[in-house]
This record gives sequence, structure tokens and C-alpha cells, in this order.
Amino acid sequence: MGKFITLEGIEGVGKTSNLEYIRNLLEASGKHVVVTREPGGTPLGESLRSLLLQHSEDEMSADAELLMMFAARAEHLKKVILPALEADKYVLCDRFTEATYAYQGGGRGLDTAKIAELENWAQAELRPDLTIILDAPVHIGRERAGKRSAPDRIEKEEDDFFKRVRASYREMAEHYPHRICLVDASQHLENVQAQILRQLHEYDILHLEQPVSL
Ligand code: Z5A
Repeated sequence: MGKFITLEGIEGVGKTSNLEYIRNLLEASGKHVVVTREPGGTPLGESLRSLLLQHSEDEMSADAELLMMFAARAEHLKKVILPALEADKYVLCDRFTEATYAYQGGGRGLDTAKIAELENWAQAELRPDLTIILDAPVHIGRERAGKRSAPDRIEKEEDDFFKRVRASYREMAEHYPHRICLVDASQHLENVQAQILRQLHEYDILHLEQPVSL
């Protein structure tokens, strides 16, 4: 089996920027890497992503949002993630189920037991080998994201929503330290990358010849 690495955090914290950095590190160490994202990663998943993120006159219910995230995920697992892991590849995914706990659980207030049921159904035993949560205060993420593009349906939420999302991510890192780590993403990019490199080493994803110092 390959390894499954996911990147998480509130909007604008630098997931896209750091995904490329991790891909380069893994490829330089000879791994076959599949980079993908959620919601998305398959034709059906990308169609669901458009439905989930576009604005509409008719407000989407939180339950419909949750189920669409898992519909996209079930397709993604079957068509992309599991075949790649079975072929000993490294799967690097921009968001996964921890985003559902943070956004639909923390942000929308849905019962996390419902999310856990769907997680067990869609994924069985599968959990990421490592989830890196890029953590930064909401105003920093929003400021960075705002410079880049117009907000989508979820990005339109108030700051309080994103504060709950962030709190939920931080709780997950506390509860599952064996597979989830927190990186301080409020720092300069080089510093964030140095922290990521150290975590990849500590979680046994990457074997470095030289020790890394921050
Ligand atoms: N969602 C959900 O609700 N439930 C789920 O189960 C899943 C997802 C899977 C789509 O996510 C939405 O789906 C998301 C959660 C929801 N909605 N929200 N919010 P997405 O990942 O596609 O989109 P996003 O969260 O909006 O990410 P983003 O805006 O693309 O941000 P990012 O990838 O983390 O950041 P970035 O593009 O790499 O960086 C933003 C800017 O900051 C850019 O100009 C960088 O050059 C700059 N940057 C990055 N790092 C730094 C540092 N360290 N210093 C200074 N500037 C920096």
C-alpha cells in the first residue's frame, strides 16, 4: 500500500501553495504521487463540487451539503484514491473527511455521529496516514484568499462560521495526534514549509538524510 496524505485548513491558509511543495519533495525522493482534491477528483466529483460551491437562489440544506460531500468522496475513493494506494502510490489530497467534520460538523453544527457513520460506511477502515492542518487566525486566511478570487458559496459565510471551523480542526489535532498535526500557517511561506518538512519526517512519510532545523 502507498501512503495517503491530506492537507486541511480554513480558506486561504496556503493548502494549494504547499501541496506543490510536498509533491516536489515526495517526487524528489522517488515516490509516485497522485495529487487530487475534494470535493472533486473525478468527473462526477467535479460536477458535485460546482453544485456545492456555486451560488443559487435556493439555499442548500446542511444535510444535502453533507451527503453531496460524501457522494463525491465515495466516487473519489473507488475511482482514484484506493486504486492509487493499492498500486503503492502516494496520494496527496487537498481536503478530505476532516474538512467535513470541520465545516459540516463545526461550522454548520451537524451531529458528528452522523458524519462518523458516513465515514465508516464510505471509507471502512481507511483514514489518512497523515493530515496536515494549516492553522492560522481567520482574518489572515480571509485576507490572503480575498486577494486571490471572488468568494464561493461557502466562503461567503461570516467570520464566526470560520472560527468554529478552525476550532474544530484544532480539536481534531488534539484528539488524533498519531495521524493529525498542526502547522502554524500564519508565518512566512519558507517557515511554513520548514514545519511541513519536519512533520513529514516525524510521521515517517519522508526519510531525510539530513536532520531538519527550523
Ligand atoms: N468543504 C466542505 O465544506 N466539506 C468538505 O468535506 C470538503 C470541503 C472536502 C472548497 O475548498 C470548499 O469546500 C471549502 C471547504 C468546503 N470552502 N471554504 N472555505 P477548497 O480547498 O477548494 O477552497 P478553499 O478553502 O477556499 O481554499 P483556497 O481558498 O484555495 O485556499 P488555500 O488553497 O488554502 O490557499 P492558497 O491558494 O494556497 O493561498 C492563498 C493566497 O495566500 C495565495 O495568494 C498564496 O500565494 C498566499 N499565501 C499562501 N501561503 C502564504 C504565507 N505563508 N504567507 C503569505 N501568503 C501566503
